[in-house]
Amino acid sequence: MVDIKFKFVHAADLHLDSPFYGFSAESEKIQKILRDATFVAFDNLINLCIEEDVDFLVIAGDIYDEANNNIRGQYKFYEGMKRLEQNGVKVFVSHGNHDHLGGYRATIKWPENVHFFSCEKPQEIPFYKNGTVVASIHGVSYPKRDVRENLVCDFKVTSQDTYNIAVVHTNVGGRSDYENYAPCKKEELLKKGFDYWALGHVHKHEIINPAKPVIAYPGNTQARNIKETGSKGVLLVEVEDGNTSYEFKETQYVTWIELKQSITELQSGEELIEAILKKFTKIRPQKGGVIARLYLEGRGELHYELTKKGFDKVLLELLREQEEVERDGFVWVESLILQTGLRIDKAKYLQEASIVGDFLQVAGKTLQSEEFFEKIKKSALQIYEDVNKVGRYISPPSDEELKSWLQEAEEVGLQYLLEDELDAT
Ligand SMILES: [Mn+2]
Repeated sequence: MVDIKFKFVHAADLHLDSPFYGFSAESEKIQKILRDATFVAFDNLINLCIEEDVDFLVIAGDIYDEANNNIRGQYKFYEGMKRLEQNGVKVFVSHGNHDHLGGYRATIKWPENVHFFSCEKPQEIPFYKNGTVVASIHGVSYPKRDVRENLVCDFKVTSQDTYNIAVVHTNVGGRSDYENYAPCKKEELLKKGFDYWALGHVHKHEIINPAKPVIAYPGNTQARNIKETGSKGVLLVEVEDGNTSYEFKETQYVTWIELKQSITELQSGEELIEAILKKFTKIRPQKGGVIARLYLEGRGELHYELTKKGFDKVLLELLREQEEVERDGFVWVESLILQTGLRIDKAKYLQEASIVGDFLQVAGKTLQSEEFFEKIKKSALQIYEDVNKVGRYISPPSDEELKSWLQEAEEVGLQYLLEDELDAT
């Protein structure tokens, strides 16, 4: 193996110009910020390559969010490639399902530092440093969106004297939460003789194998929804004497998180607001912003006010009003989810021979019945199948979500039954 040190960045799933569904009605400002977030993350990636003075960048697919409607994404990507060219950074791109080669391409004359892998079979491109080949980059692109065949079989190491990197968009191990495009198995990758498998497709960062070979998903550069919580970024990789070290580097502009606040100990609305703001202080980032899904939970005095008097809506407005989303360090509440309950002694009511007691007994039995749950699940999921296109914009509820709906139904029922009592107090 040639003894020259080099550095590269492994990125994937940039999804440039991703639209962030579901924000249209609330605020134009936040909508614009989210629309730009994938581009800010892209700039962060380009800046990282320049600041770290890397030799090259590999991208394992899904540069654009849409294969066709992506002209803004293509021009922004072009600008980034020009900046890398000016800084002597080469780029190797394998396209994936979102940016497959069958899609629209603007008439862009790409700078010479950028190589796009073709879709016929894996190509191998040598990378020279100081006149010597120090690495060989292999890659293949998707010719169309729906690639179901294994693309990894055709990857071959031709020389063990160089550091071999494979760049491919693939579902390793056929993960069910991702489309099963170009599936392959970890065991295959281990056996192929490569030094580094630069993968894309899975949006959650994961090191599948730590060394010899490194097999990694950097995850996407910017999260787009609540399913993609936490840090997002790329891998900065350094190779010396054939040994690989790597570090995860954040690129995201906006971070998605789930926040939980209990109402159990709280007596008033102000106390609740203060408790939430305290949490905001802890999560407020230096740069960019946080999009939070706020869960209110626990049994307490405030439940009635929140559900019956519309305090939940006011609370959401108050929390949003004071945030300047154009500035770094904003916290935007995406939605407020009530999982609170009445402050009642459920055990006491359960013992009672009253309508409330009967209701709680029936509800309790129903909630525990597997058969009932399967029935509810079947009819709920049917809606997502029946209504054309719904599945594209809203994902069907998970078992956990469905169960929380059923819990909520019990609370609503309870509230109706106890209404007069509560209104009297
Ligand atoms: Mn993707």
